[in-house]
Amino acid sequence: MIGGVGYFPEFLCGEQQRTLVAAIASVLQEAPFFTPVMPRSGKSFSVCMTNTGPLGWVSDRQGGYRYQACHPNTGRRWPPIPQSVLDVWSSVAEYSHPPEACLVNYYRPGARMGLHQDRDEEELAAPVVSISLGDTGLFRIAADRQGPSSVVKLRSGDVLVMAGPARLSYHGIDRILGGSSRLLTGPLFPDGGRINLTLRRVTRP
Ligand code: MD3
Ligand code: FE
Repeated sequence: MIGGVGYFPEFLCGEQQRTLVAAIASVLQEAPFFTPVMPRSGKSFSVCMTNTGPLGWVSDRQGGYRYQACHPNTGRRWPPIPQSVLDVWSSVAEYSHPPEACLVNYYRPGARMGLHQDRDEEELAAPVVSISLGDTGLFRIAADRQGPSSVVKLRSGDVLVMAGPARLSYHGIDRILGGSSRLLTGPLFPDGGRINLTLRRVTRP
């Protein structure tokens, strides 16, 4: 594929996955999902988001992509990153400082994320760690926007670490396989779907 990709299928067992979902449910009480809007076009993302940690990723038509300390709708600071999430970073990141941002992406079946680079962070030497929960996502990754790409099925409990050359790769989610997991249920997730947590260092330590 591409150098610097760490792929850990089934890194998290069922109990660890349920612990993470419970932590996210509690985060949502304090920091509900918002719908980001693309700069210039004003188009809404089909993915909704929230964050935990001292910094959170947001986007709106006026301000564009950025990190900020407060929720765009409530104006309150993001809740802390749950310990169960920090434990995953410590196990796989091979980076001696804590993450500052944990972006929570929620994909209903039908949501997608177009091919993009993650370059809103100052500290590109730190890895990005991704945790997949719920329905399977078809993840696409390429070294260049036009060149060849690979597709990887990201299943519930899989962890990805993007470091080195992979850190500036192009990537996205082509589609969600609705009904492929029973992890996300109940009133918070009536349609199932997929949650992805991405852990990032934003500032230079
Ligand atoms: C490759 N999220 O939040 S996770 C994103 O499944 C994002 O929600 C996707 O792309 C998702 O920016 C993909 C895997 C991932 C995360 C971060 C990366 C791949 C990455 C950063 C750099 C390169
Ligand atoms: Fe990304």
